Amino acid sequence: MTASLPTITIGSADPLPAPVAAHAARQFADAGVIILKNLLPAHRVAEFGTAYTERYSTGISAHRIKEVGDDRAMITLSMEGAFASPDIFANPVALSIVAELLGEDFILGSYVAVTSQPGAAAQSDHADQAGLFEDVALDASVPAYSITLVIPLVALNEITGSTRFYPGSHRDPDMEDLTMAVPDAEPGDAILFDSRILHGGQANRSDSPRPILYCTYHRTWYRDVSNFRDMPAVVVDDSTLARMPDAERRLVSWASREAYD
Ligand SMILES: O=C(O)CCC(=O)C(=O)O
Repeated sequence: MTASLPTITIGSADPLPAPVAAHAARQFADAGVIILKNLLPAHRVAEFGTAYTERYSTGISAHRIKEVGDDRAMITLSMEGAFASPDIFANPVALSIVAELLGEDFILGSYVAVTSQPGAAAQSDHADQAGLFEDVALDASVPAYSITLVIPLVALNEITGSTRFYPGSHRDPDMEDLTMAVPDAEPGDAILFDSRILHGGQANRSDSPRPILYCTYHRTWYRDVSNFRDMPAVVVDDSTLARMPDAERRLVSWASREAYD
């Protein structure tokens, strides 16, 4: 049996009106995932796709790459050029939902891409991080503290391989009677998911790499040591930080501070 996922169609680049953001947040809290259709114009996503290919197809230093499956790697992005664009990491629409869930003060805890290569097999089902307390019932009982915004740089479908989700699994310590949902996405659509939800990347049956951007927001006290003990979570230099408006700097300044102090 397949499940459907809550979906909201975005009509503007401005933050959602408070009641709409609150409704989306309630749907997210139940399902652990929500689809944001038309979050970005397709031409912006095409620009990010070109920038990604130019910068990250080759020559990435080993300490910024982690294998996360068969022919599938996570790469820490540098916050520069196209990847310093706030419509990705500080997207006002997405953040209006995140703020409902995490409170007004949160950080960008990691900024990466996950790319499956042509022929990559499906990833196994997993949650992105170890639980807070190593106690599944307790871990499932708390509100969201880490949420990922996925911005696919290509269409996601049966050929390129989407991500499958098991809605409700983030709040279900027994993980019983789960149904799977495998959303298709057009360039410009995005997915927001709770880091505790069970999910996995599908096989890439196309003849091109399939990159997706991952912006993960944390409550200010949380750090993802499961994935980033030995790998930088956010790469941003001081001159980029200095040029940022305060609201964006508040999201990422922790990374520079904790990396270099
Ligand atoms: O490639 C995907 O669709 C999902 C990747 C993922 O879940 C991960 O790397 O943790």
